[in-house]
Amino acid sequence: MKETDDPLQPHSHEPNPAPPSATPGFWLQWDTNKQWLTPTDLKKWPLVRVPNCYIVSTGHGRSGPFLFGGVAILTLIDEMVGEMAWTQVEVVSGDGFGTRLWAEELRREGGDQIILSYERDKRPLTREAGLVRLIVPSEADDALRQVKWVATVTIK
Ligand SMILES: Nc1nc2c(c(=O)[nH]1)N[C@H]1C(S)=C(S)[C@@H](COP(=O)(O)O)O[C@H]1N2
Ligand SMILES: [Mo]
Repeated sequence: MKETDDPLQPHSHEPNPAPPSATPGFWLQWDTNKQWLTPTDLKKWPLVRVPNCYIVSTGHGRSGPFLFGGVAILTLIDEMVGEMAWTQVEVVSGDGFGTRLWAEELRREGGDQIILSYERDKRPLTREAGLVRLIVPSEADDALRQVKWVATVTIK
């Protein structure tokens, strides 16, 4: 698949302002398994706080800086998935927006700052603001990887 054909690597997108549902839980899927996780479940793993995050949207302006807090995706995978060989993670929202993360970028320096966030500026992240929200600090391309309202995380 060419990168330009990948629906999980969009090149422009008009953001959806409203949550697709009220529930902030999501499915973690790998192999033939799936596990329902809520923000409360995520709090049992170490809290990673990432400072100076901006939501950089060329069309709608830049917001931030924010201090996002949550669980590192890599921690979640290491703890839940164990020995499975995986190369990528698809993070998709209830409104069908998403991105693809590669094992390589998660294991690279700074990859431990890619988090599923449930707090912002040390306060609970609201559903409206994206709970649970993927934060990819290195991304500044129209916020195309800052996925709000994560509904499925699929490890492949
Ligand atoms: N679930 C979901 N997440 C999304 C989007 C979306 O439409 N749906 N749009 C993206 C885009 S293009 C932008 S600019 C930002 C907007 O984030 P904000 O509402 O926090 O400013 O969300 C990103 N994450
Ligand atoms: Mo955007």
